[in-house]
Amino acid sequence: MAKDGIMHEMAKQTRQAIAEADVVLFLVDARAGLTPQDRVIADLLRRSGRSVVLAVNKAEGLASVRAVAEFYELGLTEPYPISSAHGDNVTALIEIALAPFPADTAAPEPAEPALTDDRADANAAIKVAIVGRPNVGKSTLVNTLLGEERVIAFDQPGTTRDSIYLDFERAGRRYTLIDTAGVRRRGKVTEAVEKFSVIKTLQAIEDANVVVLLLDAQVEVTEQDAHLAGYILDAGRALVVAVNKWDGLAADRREDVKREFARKLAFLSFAHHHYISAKEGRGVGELMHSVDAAYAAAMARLPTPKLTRMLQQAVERQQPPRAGMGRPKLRYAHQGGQNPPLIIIHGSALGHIPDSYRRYLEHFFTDAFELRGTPLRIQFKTGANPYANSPSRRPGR
Ligand SMILES: Nc1nc2c(ncn2[C@@H]2O[C@H](COP(=O)(O)OP(=O)(O)OP(=O)(O)O)[C@@H](O)[C@H]2O)c(=O)[nH]1
Ligand SMILES: [Mg+2]
Repeated sequence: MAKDGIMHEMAKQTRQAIAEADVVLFLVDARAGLTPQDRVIADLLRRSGRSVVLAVNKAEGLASVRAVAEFYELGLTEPYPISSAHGDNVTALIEIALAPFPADTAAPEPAEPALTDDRADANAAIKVAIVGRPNVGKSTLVNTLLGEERVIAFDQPGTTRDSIYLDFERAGRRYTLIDTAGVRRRGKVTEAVEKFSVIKTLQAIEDANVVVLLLDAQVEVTEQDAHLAGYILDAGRALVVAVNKWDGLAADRREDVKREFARKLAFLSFAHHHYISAKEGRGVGELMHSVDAAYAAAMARLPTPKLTRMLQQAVERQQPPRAGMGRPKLRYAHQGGQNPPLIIIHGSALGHIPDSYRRYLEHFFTDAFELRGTPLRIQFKTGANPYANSPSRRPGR
């Protein structure tokens, strides 16, 4: 196998996977026939001492005997014809692969967490998507967090092509890290495989609880970073910003660079920012603290009495501007959702509240409930007070 370069890294990953496996499914191609690489891999497998199941793929439409004949030469187990695309023989193949493992030693199916149970919620793994432009160090960060080379990190944009989900535990908490493919400037994405990569990254953002937006300290913030950040905001995801490769920056440049990033990313000031070195593991622990905090903020429960009290304080400090003859009246608030937190404010003439006042309220609630790390949504409702007839729940005034 290759001595260096990305092929070498891929071969290393393959060897590691073989070393960790209980059983290896070795897939060969009936249409391509037996290739020199197949022989190299077969050799590796024989020496590994693992139990191997040899599957001959793309065998649909071929007589079984003919499809598998030449693969006997590999000297492994009996070749087994399948068609992944058509699903032929695939279930039977899995059964063959699992036959040496009696059912009662298999790991139990994890119970579905009950959504209504807070404790089950607290034990759920936090899904963290690591996103950013190609080559910023996403896979390196994932490896550093896992403490081993689990995914390929390489100095070549486009190394990661698909989202990879990896479970891990840190300080007693469970996480699922999602390493994603880097996203380039939109106009430049022409290849089909790259379009697929971008779609998978956007899906990972939707799927995550917290997104880590990774930037490169040595490269200016670009329109593409802003575009990706915008997507994260629209998705309503909790966010942590990490500026990577801090190790490569001369000490006298650091303050300037920090200022520059803060200025360009002012619209992300609701999120914690970190300056890290994924390669050297610096700042990574603090980054994970912010991930925890952002998750807690996104999932926060905001009690109605306190929300309404905070609303009244906000209005006392600064009234909404007049609209025509009157002034909008903000009467009480309750939580309408989580992840991101949604605050619903009831009152009258709320249609006239300007965006600047909405932003003022967002900042006020973010501070009052310590919700840094998650976007916050506010919805205004003008109409009758549904609690008007239940004095015990009626807010003061
Ligand atoms: N100096 C320095 N280099 C780093 C750091 N993190 C990553 N790199 C290097 O940056 C290059 C790209 O790293 P990857 O982790 O593969 O980047 P990626 O974001 O996963 O790239 P794609 O998968 O192509 O999107 C590698 O050569 C890494 O060694 C860091 O903290 N400091
Ligand atoms: Mg990568």
